[in-house]
Amino acid sequence: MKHIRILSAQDISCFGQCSLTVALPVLSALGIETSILPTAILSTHTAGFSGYTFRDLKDDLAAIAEHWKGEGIDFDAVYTGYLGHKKDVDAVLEINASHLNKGPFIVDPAFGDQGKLYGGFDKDYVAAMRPLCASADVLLPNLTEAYFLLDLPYNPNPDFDEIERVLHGLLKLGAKNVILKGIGDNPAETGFVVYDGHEQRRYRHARIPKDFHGTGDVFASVFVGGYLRGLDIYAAARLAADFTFECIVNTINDPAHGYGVHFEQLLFGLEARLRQALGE
Ligand code: PXL
Repeated sequence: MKHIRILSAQDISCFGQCSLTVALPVLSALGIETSILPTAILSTHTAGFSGYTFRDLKDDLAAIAEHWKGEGIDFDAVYTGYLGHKKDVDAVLEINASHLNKGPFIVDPAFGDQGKLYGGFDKDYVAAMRPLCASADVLLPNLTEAYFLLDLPYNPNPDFDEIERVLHGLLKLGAKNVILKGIGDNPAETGFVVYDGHEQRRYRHARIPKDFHGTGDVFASVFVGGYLRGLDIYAAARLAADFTFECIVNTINDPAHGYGVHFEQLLFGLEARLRQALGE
């Protein structure tokens, strides 16, 4: 197997099963060396907790990148999630444009859900995220993020034509491929649509009527691992959707666990599923 080394730029939420505490175990389980660019350190994630601490590392990022350049370090891909500050976004854009990134730029906007921005974000942050999302080889927004990026009013139940307009809008922004998440034809299902400017490919599965935090990070991390290991975008997104669904099923009977999903017990089988999807 070819050795793959990537960079993931996201916050560290010390408690709460999201961002880097999800990306690192998932990508390791998929055989991918993952370096990190931690953009902020929070005591918990921002959804469902109050009074969390937030230490922004924005002023350290350029120096970290400069050191890597001096060491001749480079990456087979850069994967970004929740960043936290406009200055983080600029630093990541700079890294992606430099020789540090030799491969695809995969962007999970990670700034909102259910029609709202996450706490601490505003329209200026969305504006700063637009050029980052425009540079993405693969962009993974949910519907909320897609509408904010296009500056359109949120519609939780878009019809086929509207989904097409949203996908076109995101490609017009500059993204090369879009995986629009959280799309179903009725309330009992959800799924995604992949669009590359030519063909739309849809995937549907049952929707569990309860929302868990961190599922976007599980999805994005499995997608990145599957894609870099050789699956095409649709197959990698499908692996990610099925795995995320199973993580939710694995958590639903634990009412005390509302802040994230139990993904750890399922990691052992993930690489085997990837190999099966690869036909190995
Ligand atoms: O899972 C996305 C995420 C990541 N990091 C932080 C968050 C959230 C979602 O709320 O608050 C700090």
